[in-house]
Amino acid sequence: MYSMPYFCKHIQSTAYDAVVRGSYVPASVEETKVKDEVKEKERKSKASSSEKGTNVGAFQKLPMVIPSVDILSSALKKAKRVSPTQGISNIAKRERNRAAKQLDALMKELAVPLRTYRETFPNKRFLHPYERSLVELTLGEGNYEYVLGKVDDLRKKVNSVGKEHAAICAKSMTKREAEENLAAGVNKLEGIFQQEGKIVDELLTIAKTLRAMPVVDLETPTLCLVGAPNVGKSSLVRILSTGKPEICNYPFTTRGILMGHISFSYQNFQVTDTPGLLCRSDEERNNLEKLTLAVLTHLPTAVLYVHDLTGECGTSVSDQFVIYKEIKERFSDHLWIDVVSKYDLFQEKTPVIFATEDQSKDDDELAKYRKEGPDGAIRVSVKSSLGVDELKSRVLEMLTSQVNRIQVQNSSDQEQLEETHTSLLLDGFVDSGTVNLDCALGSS
Ligand SMILES: Nc1nc2c(ncn2[C@@H]2O[C@H](COP(=O)(O)OP(=O)(O)O)[C@@H](O)[C@H]2O)c(=O)[nH]1
Ligand SMILES: [Mg+2]
Repeated sequence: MYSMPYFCKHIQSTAYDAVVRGSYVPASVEETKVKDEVKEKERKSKASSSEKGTNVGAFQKLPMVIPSVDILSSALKKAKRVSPTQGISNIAKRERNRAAKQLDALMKELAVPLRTYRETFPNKRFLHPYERSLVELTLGEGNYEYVLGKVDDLRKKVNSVGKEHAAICAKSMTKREAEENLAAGVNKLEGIFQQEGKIVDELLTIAKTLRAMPVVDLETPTLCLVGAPNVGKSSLVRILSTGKPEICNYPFTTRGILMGHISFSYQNFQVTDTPGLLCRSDEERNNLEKLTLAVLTHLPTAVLYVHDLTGECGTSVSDQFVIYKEIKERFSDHLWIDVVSKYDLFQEKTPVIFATEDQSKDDDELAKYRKEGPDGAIRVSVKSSLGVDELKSRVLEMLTSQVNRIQVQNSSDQEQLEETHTSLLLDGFVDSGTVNLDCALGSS
């Protein structure tokens, strides 16, 4: 279920697009200025609701991209079938008419899909910040825009070369010359497309990759497990999930990430694993860690932070303490529960704990953390089920608070949207849910 803000925004922007396309008039300087102002207001409104997180799901709406060889072969076939305008009895005139029309058709058949991609692939700026991070993590910084830009360059090239050769065809003096000019034009366009069409195939790969990304639902409260690698996060996701958690594969992760669901009194929650965080600076973090930070930064998540004080997870307790303090400070506004995991190992006589580190340099804070974790942490063992019931009830309590948070956030989004709408209305750009561009352009 989408929230009201989502629907309102969607309806508005669709209507806007339709009006823009429907009421195109060659613009005077003044008109262009007004039009730009409208666009800027729309862009700001879009960008601000984007920041607010009301519109994930862009990847699922990406258009199907046709492989470049298929675009080319279908365009060649369609262009060949174009006949000259009826009623031209002069052979030379008829043939040059045919040649120009066929070349024009070929150019359009090649350029139209490319234009569709330019128009339907979302501008990265307008993506939900979480999806924007995924685009960067998956495709590399700047690559998405680069490929889209190159596809558009190809469209421009096809258009200009097509027009140039169609004009040459239209000037042919004889049937033979028309045929030769047509063949030369077709060859040229075919050559360009064969050489540079690979960029369309790159776009196809991009669309496939992004479409395969796990879908997040911003309306469902989500519990996000965070901690160093091997501290027991996935094991906790399994015991907290009702039903079997799915494995989500983000394209840049080597391991799948568990995504489970918790149901309680008709309310559904999501619980998700994140790849572990290591003790290092942001610049040194790998994509798996960046994904964790993107989830925490951009999705309305409640945190279940897992601490393994046994010393057997591979990250020392003191390093875990450093990571914890940094993350806790960075995401202090999140609802939060701390868990000390693998507590069965603490009950054994000689746990692996404390064996690996020199504790003589511990300050009081670290010494305390080493023994019991952060204040209020729940001790849990997946092996012996110790603390599991307490954990479940605390998690449900927290997720119920998260429901309220999301509702408050949604109503503030709604208010903001209404404010933007009212401001556009007062400026005369909006009329009962649609942007009135005619009015804005003064051309009604
Ligand atoms: N003794 C013990 N081992 C555990 C417990 N929870 C997890 N483990 C083990 O710790 C290792 C890492 O667990 P996993 O859930 O994959 O950690 P993640 O990398 O944080 O997701 C696995 O070998 C688990 O079997 C626990 O409560 N007790
Ligand atoms: Mg795991």
